[in-house]
Amino acid sequence: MCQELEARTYLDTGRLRTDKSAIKRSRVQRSPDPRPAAPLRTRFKTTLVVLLVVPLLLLSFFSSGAAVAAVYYVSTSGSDSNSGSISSAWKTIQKAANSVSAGDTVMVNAGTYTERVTVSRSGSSSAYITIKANGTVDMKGFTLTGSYVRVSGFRIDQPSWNGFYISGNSNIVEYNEVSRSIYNGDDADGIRFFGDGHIIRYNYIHDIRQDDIPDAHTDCFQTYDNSAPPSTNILIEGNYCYNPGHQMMMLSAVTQFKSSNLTIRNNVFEYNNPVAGWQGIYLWDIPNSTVVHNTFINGRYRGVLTDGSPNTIVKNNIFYNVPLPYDGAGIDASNNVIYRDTYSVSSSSNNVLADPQFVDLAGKDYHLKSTSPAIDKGVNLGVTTDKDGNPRPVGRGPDIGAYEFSSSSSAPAAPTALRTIP
Ligand SMILES: [Ca+2]
Ligand SMILES: [Ca+2]
Repeated sequence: MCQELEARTYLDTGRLRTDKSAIKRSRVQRSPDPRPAAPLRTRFKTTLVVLLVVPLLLLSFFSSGAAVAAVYYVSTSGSDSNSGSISSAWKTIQKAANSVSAGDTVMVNAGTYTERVTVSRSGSSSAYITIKANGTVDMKGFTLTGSYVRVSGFRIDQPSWNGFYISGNSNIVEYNEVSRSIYNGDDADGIRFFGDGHIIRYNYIHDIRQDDIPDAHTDCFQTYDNSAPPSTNILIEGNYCYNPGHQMMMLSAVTQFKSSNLTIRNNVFEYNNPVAGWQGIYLWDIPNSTVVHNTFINGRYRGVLTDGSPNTIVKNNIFYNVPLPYDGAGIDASNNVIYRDTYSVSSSSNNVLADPQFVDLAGKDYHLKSTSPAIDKGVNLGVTTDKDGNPRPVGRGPDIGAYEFSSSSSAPAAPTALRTIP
């Protein structure tokens, strides 16, 4: 192997040497140009054009900023009349949001910011705009109207509306914490989304409750289509939704009938007691959605409810203490663990009707014990990681629920804070 590498290096070096000597040879052997010299006036014109055009091209290149991705900083001790550099930070996140171009990154330094921020600028598929918490950053929520924008790591408590309102296309909202959204003349949810191609992952959304917020219809996630674009090709992955007042996810498309293809996987959905909340995931006139590898804890009614939503796949989920795990036409269900349900669903489709054996139910640790009947009992759906970002499947097949069991789980865990730009 080593010899092969050495040989290849030698070959590369040899080729380089050969190419250099070829250039040298060509210089030495080149014949004088047989064409007559251009008239003096023509040569002068050519020189003038080069002298004028090249600087203009260079100026245009650098002033467009297209090739230069900037990193800006925001600090509670900054000023919006600063330059936004690390030593001259801006004061508000909004100033940064108004100043960024495709490919730029905004680092928001630790602290408390009282603003709700609207991001109307757009990145591109190969150059996202990234707005990132640099330490613990408390603020009051985001409205995304541009596309190809990534928002990462913010803590949002008591926003004056939804924690996130996501429109545009292909935005990424990740690693944020949203709690206690405030009803302010309008329904207030944890994360509300519209448009195409968004990724909403690894967020912690909790205590979105009506008794905190009177009269709100409070869900962790919501989309609708009566006054906003339909939602298509959305990935909702690895989130933890705890203690919403109503649905975990209220997803409707009853006006335009154009929403479709929502993928909901590796999430934990938990009501704080067995009779709290409403439906878990309510898919209303949204076809072709996938609800797989989620762990549902508690609930008042159904885990997954469909209404006019054909081709909904409900597989490899754990329903623990959910009265009716899934219900409605168009559901293709199998390989779910169902325990402590009230209204039985069919057990003919490889469902496992047994205690999933969580590591610590009281302590809210929903990883699986080594003796869990959920281990290796899932159907392989091509999901390659679990909620922790660990590989799946491990062993003879994928495990049911949000977490894949690994006998080597005492070894250092795989990294979970991966923030790779797709
Ligand atoms: Ca709602
Ligand atoms: Ca397994």
